[in-house]
Amino acid sequence: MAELYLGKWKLEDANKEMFNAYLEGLGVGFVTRKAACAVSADVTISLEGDIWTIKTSSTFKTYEIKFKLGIQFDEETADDRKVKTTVTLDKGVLIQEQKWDGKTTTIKREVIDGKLIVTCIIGDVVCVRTYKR
Ligand code: DKA
Repeated sequence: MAELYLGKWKLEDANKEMFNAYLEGLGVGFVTRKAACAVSADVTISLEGDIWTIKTSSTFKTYEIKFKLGIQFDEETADDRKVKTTVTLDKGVLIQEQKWDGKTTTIKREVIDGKLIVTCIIGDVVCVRTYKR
């Protein structure tokens, strides 16, 4: 199951309007939202033993998280939020949950038809970003 995710993925399709709405829901300011929506991104997912790494690279920012499934850790996000994050793998979906200041966002990653589908959810805002190999 894990091997489905591993390797490098390149952003193929992103709804900029919905990504902007998602970032607004996170509390990201105007200038950062514009920069983040304008750029493409690569995601590299690797697994060593039971430690997963997800590295997201773009001309806007490069950041990575390292985690064990089900174990909460402190994450400083690309937009500088300090959050408590837990990642689980449920029925083939990698689910990243971030909690901070009474808010929660979920980022789901699943491989469908050879593409990495990233669904970012906050409140009733749902933004889908599609990556290809
Ligand atoms: C993705 O991997 C999007 C994941 C959500 C990133 C939110 C933080 C953005 C910082 C401006 O395609």
